[in-house]
Amino acid sequence: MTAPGSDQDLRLRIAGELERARSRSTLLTEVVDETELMRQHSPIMSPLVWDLAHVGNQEELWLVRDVGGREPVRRDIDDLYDAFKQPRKDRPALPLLRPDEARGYLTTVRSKVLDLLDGIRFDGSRLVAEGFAFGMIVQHEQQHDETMLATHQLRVGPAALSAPPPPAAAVSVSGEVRVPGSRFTVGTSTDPWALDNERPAHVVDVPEFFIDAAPVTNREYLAFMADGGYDDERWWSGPGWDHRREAGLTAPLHWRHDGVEWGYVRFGRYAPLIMEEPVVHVCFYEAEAYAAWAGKRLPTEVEWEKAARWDPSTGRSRRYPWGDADPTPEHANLGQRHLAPAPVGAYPTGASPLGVHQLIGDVWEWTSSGFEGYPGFVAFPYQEYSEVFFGNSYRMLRGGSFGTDRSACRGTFRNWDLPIRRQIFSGFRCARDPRPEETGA
Ligand code: AVJ
Ligand code: FE
Repeated sequence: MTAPGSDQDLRLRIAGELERARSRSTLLTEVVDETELMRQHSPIMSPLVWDLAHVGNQEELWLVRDVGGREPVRRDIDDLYDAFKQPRKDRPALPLLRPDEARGYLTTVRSKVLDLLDGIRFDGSRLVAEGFAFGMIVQHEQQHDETMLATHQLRVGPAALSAPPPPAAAVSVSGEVRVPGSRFTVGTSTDPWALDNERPAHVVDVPEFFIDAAPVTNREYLAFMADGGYDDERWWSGPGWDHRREAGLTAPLHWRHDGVEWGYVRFGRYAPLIMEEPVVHVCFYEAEAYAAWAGKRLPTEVEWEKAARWDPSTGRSRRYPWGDADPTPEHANLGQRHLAPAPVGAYPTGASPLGVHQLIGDVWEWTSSGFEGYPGFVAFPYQEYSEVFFGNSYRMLRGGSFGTDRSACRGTFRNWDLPIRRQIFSGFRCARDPRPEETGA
């Protein structure tokens, strides 16, 4: 039973989170003009105005209609904004709401949501218990905001977004960390806003492994390139090599060589590479090839999660590398506060007890694992969030990027994409098995 006082605390927290997500969506869609909002900047992305109205439509479906039991606002547009009915490449040709219509629609839906939130009790169905449906919708909007940020990165034209640079390195971080073998609790059954694929908590035996203390940097990745890594089939998996050839990959997405040095175009501005920054915009196959070249491998999802959550003093799994407290700007580079990953060593406060840095924020990290439900998985509240993606060629990413909001990121959070994708803010770190002489050291 939830006490009335804490119901009110939760209502206020939800209203604050909804507002924070909406101001971000507003920013991302007010810095470019109407034509830019309607245009498709890449065949694998939606027009920004589709993401915007889709966010409002999901909020209407789950909160206005389902939780609130209210009359539909715009039942006629449900199909247009159903991601499964409308392939991305077809979205620009749909009779989409124009930008002001979409904004008006979002405002109408939101006012109904705030009205039903006022006075709601969180002890009813599983959907509303602990505010889950609201948390799911907050995370959904923030996830689309990150997608819209990736669309901005793909957009050609003058810069529209700006932000202060990330903090400089405060400590020097390099090498690997040994993670002793032990039983470890993966996932969660108690985190109220955890999504279905993070559940239930279950214990696995994780043998000893080593993991990089920081994500792979531009400097390290350039050494792989300079050593002919992109032209040496030995480092690539079969499908990885096929893709590397067909797509003509020679460097991470958005990198440019000006004849003298490598740089990147970031949100419409060119800059020379910052060497100690984690490499970003690499696909799974590039990460896998780098790891092979380095004599290592990618971590499994479970290894990554153990590095991020395991407390060696108690054996307990925590929410974040630094403990259970929500991220602050001192812990991690999240939430589009900066428009780039921070150099390695910039977040000592966010390190794990074993000394693994920048697991949360900066870049999503590719792991070697495919997408499966945990033992005892139950789709909730709909199969299309996770279950329909199980068992395909997706690869899991962990930890969140500089473009991920703190509400959509935690030690248990699971993200996935196709192994060829690199428009997302994706990087990686390596892991390896212990050498015979190191075992049980
Ligand atoms: C979990 C990021 C892969 O963007 O496709 C958004 C999140 N699901 N709307 C995606 C999502 C439905 C999803 N990812
Ligand atoms: Fe969506």
